[in-house]
Amino acid sequence: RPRVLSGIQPTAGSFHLGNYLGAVRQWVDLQETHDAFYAVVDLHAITIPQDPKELRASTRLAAAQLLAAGLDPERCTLFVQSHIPEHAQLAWVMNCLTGFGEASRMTQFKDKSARQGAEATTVGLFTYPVLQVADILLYQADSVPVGEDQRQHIELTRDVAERFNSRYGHTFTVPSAHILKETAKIYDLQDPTAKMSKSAASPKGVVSLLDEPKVSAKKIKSAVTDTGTEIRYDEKEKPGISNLLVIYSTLTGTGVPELEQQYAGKGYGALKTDLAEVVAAWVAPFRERTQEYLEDPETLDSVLARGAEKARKVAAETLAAAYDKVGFVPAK
Ligand code: AQP
Repeated sequence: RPRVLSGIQPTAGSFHLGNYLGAVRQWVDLQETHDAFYAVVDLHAITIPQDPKELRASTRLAAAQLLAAGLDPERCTLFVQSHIPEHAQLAWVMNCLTGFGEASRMTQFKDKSARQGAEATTVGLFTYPVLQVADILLYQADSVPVGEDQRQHIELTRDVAERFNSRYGHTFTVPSAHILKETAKIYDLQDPTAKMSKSAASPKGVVSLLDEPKVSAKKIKSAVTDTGTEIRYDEKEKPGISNLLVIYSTLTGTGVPELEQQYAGKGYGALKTDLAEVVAAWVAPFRERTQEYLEDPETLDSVLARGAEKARKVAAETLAAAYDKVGFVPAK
């Protein structure tokens, strides 16, 4: 079976529709056909300041949401990144193979550091993509299911893997990005040209999966659209409506052309009202399942412990091979 690896940050508590439609939904599908490794990436979370108590709670909450979304620990390996020390260990090696200029070109870093301000930007935030390189290569992943915003980091991973392989001999699988075209980028409902994001300036355009359905309905109903009346997919002229159609289509499995037909002659209000119901119907069982996992922290922690055990075997083997290639003397 080909292998996949992906991760999600535990920050901000609830996942949003962009996380689910862009990434997690594919993770659920891929566990059926792939040897799948999925991580709650808490080491990445601390690249910006986190309250320790909140981080611990949101890490468990992230795991609970992943299980509620359909990850099955019998079908995939679900683990917490900090449980596997090899991530940080391999990241150091990868830091020494990544150019300063190369890392400086990462657009996510430029965006996030601009938001933080120069003084508050940490070296950790700068080397975050390199830690991601290590996350992926440790598991010899063939592909990495992510949203469009991660494409550049996967390209970096490929470049660094090839560099390592050519310098030291073949060691790492060179992975490719697995990005679903339709849901590669879900947009902010208030600004349908910007990505829906946990760190958006305002939560108004971000549909959190754990929001009360009333709250999500309000956000959907006040989504920014164009001044026209026609419900048609047109990314350029109608980015707001197109975004709503994509969300509607992926949550229901109805094709966009069918939705266009279904809503021919109807107003934007009808589409928004129905989409609010579609989202409410999807999130109701999701919220309930998340709550159930949270109420049973022992089970949750033991799922994560089993995941860590499985992940560690693979990670330790890869790290040992990489250390050997680099020329480190083995520890006796
Ligand atoms: N809007 C989106 N559309 C499609 N996919 C998205 N992803 C995130 N936003 C969208 C994908 O979700 C996965 C997990 O992302 P992450 O843990 O790196 O989350 P993040 O980047 O912290 O999430 P945000 O909301 O995008 O936060 P900020 O604002 O901090 O950048 C990834 O596969 C990502 O592609």
